[in-house]
Amino acid sequence: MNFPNIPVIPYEGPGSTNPLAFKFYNPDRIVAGKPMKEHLPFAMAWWHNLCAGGSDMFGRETADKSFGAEKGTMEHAKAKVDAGFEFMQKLGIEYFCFHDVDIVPEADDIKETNRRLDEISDYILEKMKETGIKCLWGTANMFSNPRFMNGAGSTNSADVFCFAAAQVKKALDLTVKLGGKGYVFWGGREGYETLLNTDVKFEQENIARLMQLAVKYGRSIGFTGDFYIEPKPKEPMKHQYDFDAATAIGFLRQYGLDKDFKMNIEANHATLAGHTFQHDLRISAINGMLGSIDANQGDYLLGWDTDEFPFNVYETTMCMYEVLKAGGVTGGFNFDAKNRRPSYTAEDMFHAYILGMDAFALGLIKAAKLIEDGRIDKFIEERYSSYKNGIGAKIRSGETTLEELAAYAEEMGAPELPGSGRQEYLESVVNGVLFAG
Ligand code: XLS
Ligand code: NI
Ligand code: NI
Repeated sequence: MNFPNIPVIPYEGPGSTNPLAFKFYNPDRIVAGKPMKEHLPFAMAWWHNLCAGGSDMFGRETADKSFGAEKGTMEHAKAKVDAGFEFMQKLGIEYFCFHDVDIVPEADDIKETNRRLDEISDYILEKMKETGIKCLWGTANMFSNPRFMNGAGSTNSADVFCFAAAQVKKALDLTVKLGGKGYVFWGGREGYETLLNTDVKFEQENIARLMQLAVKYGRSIGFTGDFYIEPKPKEPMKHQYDFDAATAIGFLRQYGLDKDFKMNIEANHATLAGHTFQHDLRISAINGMLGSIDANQGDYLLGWDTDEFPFNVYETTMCMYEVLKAGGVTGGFNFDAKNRRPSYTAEDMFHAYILGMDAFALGLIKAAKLIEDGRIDKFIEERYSSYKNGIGAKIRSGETTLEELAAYAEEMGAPELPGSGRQEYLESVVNGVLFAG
């Protein structure tokens, strides 16, 4: 046992002061017609939880993630599997997400790396069968190794492109082997630093080519899930091509990838793009591309991907509002989040997940209440009511011409003001619902 002092985390309710208990996440509680756990398929991110030790640019690791084995060995890789499954079981988390290099130490030779991946995935599969825990999505890390300094699909080197292709192929094999629901492309270094050395069109065509090849191969080996793009505007590159949901969706449509791909929206990436989390969720949803969510939060005072555990209940509420309105996600809620560097103990790992799961449970409860309350929906409906009849209805149905509209305007004279947006009133409705008893 890796966490001998941590019990299975119970639900104790909002009044509880037990740090190792859920206050709001009650998996079987019915909200908006189904159990919380069905609304919220939570996933553990292998990389943050089992690999990252809190190092930053100024200092080495503070958290010990050796789990009793020597780092860089297959024993350590297995120890991480044991720790990960114990962790997920204790929290009642049903899914995990991984990069290839999270689960084994990378060898110099890809054949050896792949052999290690076969070995560890056999072991993971055993654990999955034992526990019922499933894979949400897999991906290939094509950004850490120096060979990917200029990107993977977007690299200037055809040899590096081939290496990336080999990693995608293997990561897809693993995702299928582990029954993953999705496969993610986060464009880690798919972007550029300066146009003085970059052919943007060439690079974007190559990224699309890699994705097209992945779809073709994935479907040929029986992958029936969704591919995802995870948009992010910057970091590590100055300009990343998948800036935000709208940009990524346009890219997918341009290259005929929109039937196979959806979005994996990360809260902190949306805010780095200058949007709210809710905005990118809405853009994905209205395009039928709300796939999965990387559940974390950023810091509005800091301009990078701080990957904090979700704490802001306004944000989780508005996220769940979008998710409920969209009829759910096809993927899940992956905690792409890490403990702060000074929170380096095993208890902290549990506290972090309890915080995140409770924040989303609260968000779900409150979002369901907002919808049930109906005042927001009613307001929006009335706000556009001038399109219900008459000239408005003709505009909506497309049965008009610019000449007809101009004649209408001339006849009318000046229109009345369009009506108050009532933002402050609506915000107070939200607070009323959030903080009502
Ligand atoms: C980094 C990304 C990354 C993806 C998976 O900012 O969030 O962790 O989720 O490659
Ligand atoms: Ni992410
Ligand atoms: Ni991120």
